[in-house]
Amino acid sequence: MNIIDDLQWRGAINQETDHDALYELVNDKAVGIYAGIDPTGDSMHIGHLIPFMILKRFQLAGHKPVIVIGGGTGSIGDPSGKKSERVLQTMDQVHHNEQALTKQMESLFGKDGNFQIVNNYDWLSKLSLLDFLRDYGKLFSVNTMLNKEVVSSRLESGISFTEFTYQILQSIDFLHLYQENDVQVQLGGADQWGNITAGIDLIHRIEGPNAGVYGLTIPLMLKADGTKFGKTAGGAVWLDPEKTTPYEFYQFWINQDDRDVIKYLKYFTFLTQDEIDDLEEKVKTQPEKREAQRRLAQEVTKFVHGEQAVAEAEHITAALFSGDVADLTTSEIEQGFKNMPTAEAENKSMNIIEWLVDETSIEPSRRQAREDVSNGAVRINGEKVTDIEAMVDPSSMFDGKFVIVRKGKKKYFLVNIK
Ligand code: 629
Repeated sequence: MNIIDDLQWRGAINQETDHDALYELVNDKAVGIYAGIDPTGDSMHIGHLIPFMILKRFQLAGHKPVIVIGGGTGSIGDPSGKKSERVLQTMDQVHHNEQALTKQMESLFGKDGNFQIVNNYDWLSKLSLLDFLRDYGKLFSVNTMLNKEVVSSRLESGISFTEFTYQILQSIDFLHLYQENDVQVQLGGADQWGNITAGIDLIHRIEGPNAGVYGLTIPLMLKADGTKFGKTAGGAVWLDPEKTTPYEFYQFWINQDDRDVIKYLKYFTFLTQDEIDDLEEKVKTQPEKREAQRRLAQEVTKFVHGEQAVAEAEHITAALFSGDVADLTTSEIEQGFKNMPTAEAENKSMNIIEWLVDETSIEPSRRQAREDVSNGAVRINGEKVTDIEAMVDPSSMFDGKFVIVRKGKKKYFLVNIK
């Protein structure tokens, strides 16, 4: 199947500069195609994943992706989609972020796959001011630049000359990649349309109107309930496992609404149309099984963090649900309990009532503690304890690092042992 047809089926096409020509181009040969990311942070989040997963689809279909890490453009800041001027990052920050993003891209695209990662700092930083103005500035009409949505929407609130110039820099990239890396297509989110078309115009001015270059944008991701996609109470969902653990990542996907899950399967997995159609049917006939959500969580977590992370996330999920926490590993405990209430305790054996009240403050009073324990509402490391004379021995499990307490059906506490 033509990859453009597949993207259309996935709902992943917002605008194309020339549908028919692009369709034929990708049908006929292996095509160089690129998307860029500015190193404004030291990790991608799942919003970034959208164009890069489409780039990955092109890679899997035999095309040649190029990833631009915007060390040059990121030192300026893209005004697209921003209501106000950005604060400049230091060059140290930019370079630090470049390296982190490059690592993430390598892990998504495979160390020796048919793709390249380039950094636009390498060519943009070499341009002199006079060359910039003479070779490129002259080919851009300020009038056209002002009419781009990115700029016109900022005329009231203000935009610096620096950010105004951003679209020229991204255009120089497209030209550079066309000339040096055989790139003919640029893709990006809907906010990138202005920058992408500016690049195509520049290439046509320099290489002639018949230069075969095309742009494609992806719709903004919308959620059925109207809230912003990819945000949780804790902020963005990051690809960096230090910021969002693989377990939290998995949980994010498994908790998606029935109304969104099919759209996400289309965007964020490499499942086939038949597989997704099957899951869509399951959402309709057996929504309570949440099979589509589980498959989504498995596939995206596998793509970003690997098989092992999926197994761990599922192990943690099952353990917390059943209360059977005894065979969790310490790394699984750290992930699974990241956002649960914690307490600290000394590494010494103590009566359970004293331990719950004086040592950890999990229970507010001895009376309450005795009541909960006698009623069988308290589990220590997965084991129900009903004897108010029982002892808690922190060294007995989890390398003496943690004690897991469950109160009632759902309420967990992680006690860190000092
Ligand atoms: C140089 C820099 C290029 C081509 C692109 C770029 C980056 C681009 C940009 N992109 C966003 C970013 O970096 O700012 N000017 O955060 C972001 N992108 C992914 C999607 C996006 C976009 O990385 O395109 O739409 C978010 O989904 O906002 O030569």
